[in-house]
Amino acid sequence: MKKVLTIAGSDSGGGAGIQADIKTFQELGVFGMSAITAVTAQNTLGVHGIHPVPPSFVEEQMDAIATDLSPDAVKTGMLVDREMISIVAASIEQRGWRRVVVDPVMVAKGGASLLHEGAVDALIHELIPLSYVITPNLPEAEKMTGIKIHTMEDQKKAAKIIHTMGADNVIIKGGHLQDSASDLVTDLLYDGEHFHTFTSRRFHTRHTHGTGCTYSAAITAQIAKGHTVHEAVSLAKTFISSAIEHTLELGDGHGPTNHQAFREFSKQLK
Ligand code: PXL
Repeated sequence: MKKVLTIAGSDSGGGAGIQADIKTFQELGVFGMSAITAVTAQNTLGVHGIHPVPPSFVEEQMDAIATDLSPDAVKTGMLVDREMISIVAASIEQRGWRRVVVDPVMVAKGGASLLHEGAVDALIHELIPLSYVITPNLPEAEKMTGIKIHTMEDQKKAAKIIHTMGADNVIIKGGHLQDSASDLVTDLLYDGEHFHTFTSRRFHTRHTHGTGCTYSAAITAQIAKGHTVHEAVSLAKTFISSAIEHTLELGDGHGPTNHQAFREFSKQLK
């Protein structure tokens, strides 16, 4: 069985972070492992508290995994601050891990900051050069590039800039694009040579907490299983669309997506 490591924060509410990643890995048939960077106290109404794990202990978790359970692919999520990014990046580099999917998590759905403002530089200079795939949403891509993104042309411009920062494959997610005259969401993949687009239906629901985590975890799992980035994104898009469509309606706020939906739904199709 392929082994996949997520280096990310814990969401006590179970919809995002480590919990979303591990559920997604399990659903997609890979063995999920974790190095936890922070513990959050949160539910669907918001983040009530954040308790970072000392970076040296994040490194210890990564060392324990590296020396016994070498991962076939790695993803990063919430990385808290500059010091955490530096230690995680150095540890990834030292281990020679190459299939690294970076989800540049910055802000939670309710607005809580999951990455210190001053850490974007470290993300750009230390982690992006090690990334095989990076999956920013529009606000994250704007923060990283300094440009405003309103159209697909802007998405392309941002993808090229992030590629020059050192990411092999850049996926700019279109979910936040306000141009929703069409009820579609288009994600853009730039592999350094070609642009590819992936389009799905837009579901009008508030239950989208953990969408980014789940999508990037699904991409990571498919890469671990040997899929190309293009195949992995296409498969992950189907997985996340199903998880958003078949909502669970849990909690009074921004509820989680349904990680079981893809499995349940494809069973019905058989
Ligand atoms: O979706 C981003 C995210 C990542 N990681 C953790 C989170 C969240 C959003 O709330 O809580 C731990």
